[in-house]
Order: sequence, then C-alpha cells, then structure tokens
Amino acid sequence: DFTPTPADRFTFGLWTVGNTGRDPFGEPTRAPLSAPYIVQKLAGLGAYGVNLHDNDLVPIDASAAGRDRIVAEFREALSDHGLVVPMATTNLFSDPAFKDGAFTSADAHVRAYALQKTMRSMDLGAELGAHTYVFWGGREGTEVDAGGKLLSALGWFRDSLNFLAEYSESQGYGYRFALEPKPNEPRADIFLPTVGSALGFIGTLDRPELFGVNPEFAHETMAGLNFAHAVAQALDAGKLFHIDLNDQKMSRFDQDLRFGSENLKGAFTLVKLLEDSGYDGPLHFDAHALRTEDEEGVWAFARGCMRTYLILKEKARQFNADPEIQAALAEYHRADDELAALSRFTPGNAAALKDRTFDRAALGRRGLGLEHLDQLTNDLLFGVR
Ligand code: 3MF
Ligand code: MG
Ligand code: MG
Repeated sequence: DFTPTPADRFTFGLWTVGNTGRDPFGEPTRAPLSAPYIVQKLAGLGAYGVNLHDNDLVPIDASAAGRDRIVAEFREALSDHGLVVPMATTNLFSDPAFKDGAFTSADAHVRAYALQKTMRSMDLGAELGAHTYVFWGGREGTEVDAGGKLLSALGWFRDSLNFLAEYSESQGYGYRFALEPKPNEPRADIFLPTVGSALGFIGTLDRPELFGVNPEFAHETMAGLNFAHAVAQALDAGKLFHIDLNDQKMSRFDQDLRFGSENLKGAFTLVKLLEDSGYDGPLHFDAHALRTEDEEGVWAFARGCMRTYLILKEKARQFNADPEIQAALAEYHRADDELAALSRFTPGNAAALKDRTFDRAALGRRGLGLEHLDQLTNDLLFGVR
C-alpha cells in the first residue's frame, strides 16, 4: 500500500521539513519545528534517517556547553525513535562572512575560517554516525568576473577539499565526500555548475576515490539538463555517493518541489534507473512544502515524496515484467553476436570491419518503435495497463 518503512532508506534534511516558508520576497508562513520533534515525526512517517547542516541543529553562536546539550537531546531523540543520520554537511552559505564564497573566497581569512567551520561540522557529523559528507558550494561563485579569480578559485577549492579529506582520514572518520553541483542561485554563477563538471574536478583531487557526487533533480533541471542522464553518468563512473530528490520547473528559480510533483515521467525514469542500477545509498528528499502550507501540509508533503517514489518503484517493476513492453525493447535493442565480436579491437577485426558491406539505406529505413514503446510507458504510468 506504498507505506514507507526504514528499509526503503528515505531521508529528509532538518532544513527540508523544517523550512518555514521564507522566500526572498516574504516572511515565514510557518513556525519553526524543533529538531527532536522533526525526528519523532519523520520516524512516525516511516523514514530511515535525517540529515543536517551544522547550524540546522547548533546555532552558529552557541557556546560549547550549549552545543553539547543540543547534540545530546538530538541523539536521545534519534535513539528513542530509531532514526539515523547518514549524511552531514556544513552551512557555508547563510553567514555574511561567506557572501563571496567559502573555500573560494578571495579573502584568505574567509577560506581558513571555512576550513575551521567544516572540520568542526565534520566532528559533529561523525559524532552522529554520518558516513557521507556533502559539499554544496552555494556561495562558491561570482557575479563580477572582473575580480579575476576564476582559475585561482578552482585551486583554492581543490586545496580545501584535499585538506578536509586528509582531516577525515587523520581522525578515522572514514567519510565519503559528495560534491553537489548547482548552476546558480544564490550566486549568479556557481563554480562546478553541473554533475559533469564535478566529476571532471574530482579527477584532479589528491584522493579521488574518497569523492563522488550528490546530484539534485532541481539543480540539473535549472541548468536545462536531463537529471536522469546526469545520474547515469555518475553511476557509470561509480560516483553516485548520495542523491537529492525533489522537482523543479525548467528555467526557473530554485523551487525544491515535492518529488514527482512536476515532471512525473522524469521522476519515473530516475526511479527506474536507480532501482535497476542497484544503487543502495540513501534516498534523500531535498525539498520543502509550498509556502501556502501549514504544518499539516508539511507532513502531507513528506508523505507524498515517499509515496510517489514507492509508486514509481512499483511501476518500474511492472515495466520490467510487462511482456509487450519487453518485446518493444527487444525490437529496439537489435543485437548481433558476430558484430559484437568484430567490435573488439584487433588488427584483424579492424581490417574485417573496414571491408564489410553495410546496407546503409536499410539502416536508415528501419523504424525503431519508440512511439509505441513510449505510449506503452504512458499507459503504464496512467494506470490503464
Ligand atoms: C540548495 C541545496 C542545499 C544542499 C545542502 C547540502 C540547502 O539548493 O540543494 O540545500 O542540498 O546544502 O546537502
Ligand atoms: Mg537545492
Ligand atoms: Mg540539495
């Protein structure tokens, strides 16, 4: 009946269901919810875990004693309700100190402070049991490129990530790090804007094996890209360390909509890809209820994210079991054992392939049956198959 359980590995951020509805043009529409209360409610809904930025839990100006008390209360709520913290991250975007970037600020003092804040936040995450550490470089970017930091910024970013990976290893935290790309908002242009950019950058780090990506549906969509394609590239590279699920209209401000609420077919493609690939990491919803909603609407939003995922997972199972759909797929994927063998390079195969005659006109005439396959998929999603 599509009721989630912890075995489904659904997680939410404290900042997601805790979102109070503030936007650049308007004040909050909902009262804040305490972290222990969020834990209790998410557990009641069948979630597996809760993720956080350091300052979602501990205010940036908390005293050491205040911090310890808040963390102790939070840990008690986690153990009372059986929720885990699989992922932690740093808020390197809210404080005015980070207005021109954290690791890529042109100010060496800001960069050093960002390292300090992140190490402390990594300590907190480790204390809570997190194994994945996310870097969303929200302020790592520019409006004014005349500042001339485009090349230096990448070097500073690299040095910081190398430093923090060594810190994690030296402390025995065993984190796997996930870079979360976003093209813009809050900066006009954010560095490493897409999944592809992040994957390329990872190859330049000292310990690339410790780094992967945390792609977000909304972020690739804001860049005009197809999210499932980005996720496929991350999977292919063995770099899908985490994922941020939500929804988004293309070419708009960052909406963080309920999963599957806008691009249902894109959501289906994604769920099928994740399920077929055997991805076994957390399924994290980085989204929030609409500003129109009260607290009841927040939990309706959270239930809806998980329910839609589970329905689409069942649709993916039906897709894989549907004989007519499978026949259409078999028709589309024309295989040929002899040609597959020839396509493995040897000098002989290269010579044989160069000599072979292909019926080019027949290749061009062949219909692929994709209209039929796509309508079968629609019928399946509409629930009429
Ligand atoms: C912003 C985001 C971020 C990141 C978070 C780390 C505040 O668009 O997506 O959410 O996801 O900082 O996970
Ligand atoms: Mg986002
Ligand atoms: Mg995100």
